[in-house]
Amino acid sequence: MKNILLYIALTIILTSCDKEKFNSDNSTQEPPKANIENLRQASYPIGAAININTLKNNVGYRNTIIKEMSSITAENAMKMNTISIGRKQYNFDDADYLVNFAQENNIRVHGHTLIWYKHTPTWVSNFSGTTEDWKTIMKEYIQDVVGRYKGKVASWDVVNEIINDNGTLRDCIWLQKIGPEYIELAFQYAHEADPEAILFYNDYGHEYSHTRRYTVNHISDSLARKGVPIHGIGLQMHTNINRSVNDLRYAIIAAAVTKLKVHVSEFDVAVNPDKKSITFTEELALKQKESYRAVFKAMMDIPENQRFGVTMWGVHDPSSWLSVNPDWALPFNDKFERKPAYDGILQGIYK
Ligand code: 9MR
Repeated sequence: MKNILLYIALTIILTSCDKEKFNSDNSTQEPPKANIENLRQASYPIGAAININTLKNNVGYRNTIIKEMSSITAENAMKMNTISIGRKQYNFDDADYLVNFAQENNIRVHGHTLIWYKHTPTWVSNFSGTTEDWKTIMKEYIQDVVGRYKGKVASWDVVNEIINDNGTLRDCIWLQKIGPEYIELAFQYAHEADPEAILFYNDYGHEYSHTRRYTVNHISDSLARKGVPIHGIGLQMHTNINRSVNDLRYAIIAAAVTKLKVHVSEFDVAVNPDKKSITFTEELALKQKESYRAVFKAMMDIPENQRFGVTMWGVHDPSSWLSVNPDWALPFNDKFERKPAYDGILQGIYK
C-alpha cells in the first residue's frame, strides 16, 4: 500500500513539473542548445544500433559512429539465432567485430538481446527434455555469451518483449518449458556470469499503452524488490510524430519512479507512420525535432544515476529498419548530415 501511495505521489509530482515545462516549450522562442561539438560530449550516453555489414563497408557510417556515439547496440548480431548455431556451438564473428570496434574507439556496448520469443534457433525448438534440462540449456547459452563478453559488454537486455498487450506474459518457448520463473532465472544466470553487467528488461509501448507501461514497470519493480538482479528498464520507443510529446515524457518519468535505470533503447521517430508516400518536408523535420527534444529532455529530468542513456535504432535515415517506407526516423540524413532532430537532441540535453 505504502509503495502504491509513493508511486502515485511521485507520478503526480513529476507530471506536474511536466506541464510547466511543456507550457513554456510552447513559446515561439527556440530553446537553448547544449554547446558541444558532438553527442559524445553529452552528459549521458547517446548511442545507436549498429549493422555490422554497414559498419564494415560504409566509411561515413563508421566515422559518424566514432564521432558521435558513446554507446552502441548490435541491431541483430547478438540475437540468439545469430550466435547460437547448436548446443554449445556459437558463431561470434559479428558480435566480436562489434565489440572489438567499440573497444578500439572507447565506446560502451549494450548487449541485445539474450532471451526473446523471436528468433529461437532450430536446435532449441527441436530440443526435448525435462524442465531442469530446459533451465540448463538457457543457463548455458546466457552464461557462455555473457561470460565471453564479461568486462567488454557493459549491459544486457536480458529479456525482451515478454508481455502481451493485455499485460499477460507472452507465449514463448521458455515460458512453455520452464514457466514464468524463466524471467528471474535469466537475470540470475546473466548476473552470475558477469556480476558487473547492468541488466535490463526491454519492452515497447510505454508511451502509448497504460497497460503495457504499468505492467513493465510493475514486473521490473517486483523483480527488484524480490532481490532479482535487474538494474534497469529499456523503453524501445519506436515512435512517430503523431504521438504527443507528453506521452513520450510520461513514459520515461513513470519508468524512473521504480528507481531503476532508464534506457530509451531503440528510439526513432517515424514521420511517415501512415505509410503514404511523402517527401521529408521542413514541417515534418520540425515536428520530429520536437519529439527528439522531448525524449532527451525527459532523460535530463530524471535522477542522474538513473540515466543509462538514449540509443537510436540506427545511425542515419537509410540505415533505419523503417527506411523502406521511408520514414526519415533518425537524426542524420543519407549524407550523414545533422538534421533538425539533431538540434532537438542538443536542446533536450541543455543544462
Ligand atoms: O531492426 C531489426 C531488424 O533488422 C530485424 O530484422 C528485426 C528482427 O530481428 O529486429 C529489428 O530490431 C527489433 C529489435 O531487435 C527489438 N525491438 C524491435 C526492433 C525493430 O523491429
